[in-house]
Amino acid sequence: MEATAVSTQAFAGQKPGTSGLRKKVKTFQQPHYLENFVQAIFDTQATLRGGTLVVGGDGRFYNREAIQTILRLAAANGVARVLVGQGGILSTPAVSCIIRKYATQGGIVLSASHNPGGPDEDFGIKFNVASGGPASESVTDAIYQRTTEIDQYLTLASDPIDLDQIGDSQLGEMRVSVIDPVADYAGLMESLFDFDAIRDLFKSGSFRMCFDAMHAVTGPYAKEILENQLGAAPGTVINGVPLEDFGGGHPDPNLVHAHEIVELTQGAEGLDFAAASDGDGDRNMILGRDFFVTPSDSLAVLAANAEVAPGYKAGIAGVARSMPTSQAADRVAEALGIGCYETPTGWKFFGNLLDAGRITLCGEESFGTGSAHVREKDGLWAVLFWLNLLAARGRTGRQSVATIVRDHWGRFGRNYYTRHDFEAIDSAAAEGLMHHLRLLLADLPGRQLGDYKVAYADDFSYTDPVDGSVSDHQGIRIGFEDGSRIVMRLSGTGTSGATLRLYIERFEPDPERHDQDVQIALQPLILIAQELAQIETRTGRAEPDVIT
Ligand code: VG1
Ligand code: CO
Repeated sequence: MEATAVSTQAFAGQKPGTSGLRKKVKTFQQPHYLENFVQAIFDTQATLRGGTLVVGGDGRFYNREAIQTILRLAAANGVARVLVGQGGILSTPAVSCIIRKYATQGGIVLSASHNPGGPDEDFGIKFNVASGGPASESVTDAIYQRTTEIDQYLTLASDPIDLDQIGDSQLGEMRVSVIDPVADYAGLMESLFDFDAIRDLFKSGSFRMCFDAMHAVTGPYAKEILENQLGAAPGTVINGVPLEDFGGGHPDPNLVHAHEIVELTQGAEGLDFAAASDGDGDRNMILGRDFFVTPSDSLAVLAANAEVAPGYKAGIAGVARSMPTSQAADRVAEALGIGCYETPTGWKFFGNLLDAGRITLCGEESFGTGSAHVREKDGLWAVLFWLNLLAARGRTGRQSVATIVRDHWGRFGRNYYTRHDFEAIDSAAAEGLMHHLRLLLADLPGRQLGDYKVAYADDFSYTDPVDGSVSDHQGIRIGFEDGSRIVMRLSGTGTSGATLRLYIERFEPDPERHDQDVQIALQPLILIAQELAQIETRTGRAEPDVIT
């Protein structure tokens, strides 16, 4: 099979956002659109020639077709071997795990994460480097630059590869290995957590849980690990079959989109524990009976209790959180005397800190938690960590999720936290709002806004402590003297219009005041933010679309 060069023209707008290139499926279906982007990866990543590449996705509509296209381009561009998940399925953390385990030169993840799937919905593609993590900005910038000048790509004519049959085949000179998507990942989880203790927890019969895979990629992973290996009751995993359109839903594990498990945990008969993951398996939501663990608190609780898990017995080197994530983890880091880092939104910014051994755990408010075991956030990993923690606390007298978190607040104080999303607003209005805020910044420090005095106000800029690279304009931060914060930024993952994210945080040290309703506890700061940013007049929205 001869590689052939196909002439093409550059497409505008192939710039990766917070997590890869995300567009409507219809955009990707334009002739040459996907090919151009993939060729730009091969043109800029020289190590892939003669190397091994991992390919897989979350199973959404267009996944299989895209994989066939990528395989042909990979063969024509001299890739020696591709490892592809059976059925085209690999969760994002599993891709990261496989890249690292087999020391491949990189991987391609096909996903638009929590965005809906289907012919009229979203698709996405992301390149991960040899460390297993999402490419840094310098790499994605180079890929983007290449897409603006590309005039040909290499491919070859071939029949589609059978993605459903595990085993090896040839595509031209390239070997294609269809692999079990779950086995390597499940092995890694077993090496990190006390599976025996979790098995005992399930065996006790008094602990009831549910995992909602939301018809997305984690179904097969959760069934194998939770039900087959750990002995959770059959049926523990719901919506466990990956569907191309995720059953018509948003595979987004939050209180709005994963309401099914919220209901299952309510009331005296509610489940002890429930969790959900997103389209590509990197996000998690953790619930106890009548209790929601915010992702910011989850990171802090895991950091404070990491040594219960065998993989973290020796302690953790440090923690990092994205800038909008609450400062709950900072308090734990301070108490433990370990490093603490604040990075821009997006997992790629944790990569250098993890590689350099400066941090062990990291997380984002957007339902992302992870550690140095891979270079992506990892939904099931977080669920297993919580199960390990519940099992460990069970030995010393059964503690519920709520008890564990309340005890944590008692020790460290509570960071009340919420995020308000205003989705699909007019892009120009959104840019105008951010511009308006930037103009205000210089005058804010020292000003009294209601009960709060502004300590600092800036447009967050991050200097990577490992390689010195600088990332500017990462979101507006307004910090108050009591540690409260207002943060605003525009989403970099949406595919229609703009999404404004407003993040609010307030610290409450007094345990007597840890039981307030979050929205009420934060109401004064929410009003200050709405007024400062002129949200309603500029966007026409009086209320957010989603509150988490
Ligand atoms: C969102 C989240 C961010 C996360 C990113 C990718 O980005 O806020 O924390 O890293 O999604 O997650 P943005 O730019 O829309 O705020 V995933 O699960 O979509 O890969
Ligand atoms: Co995701």
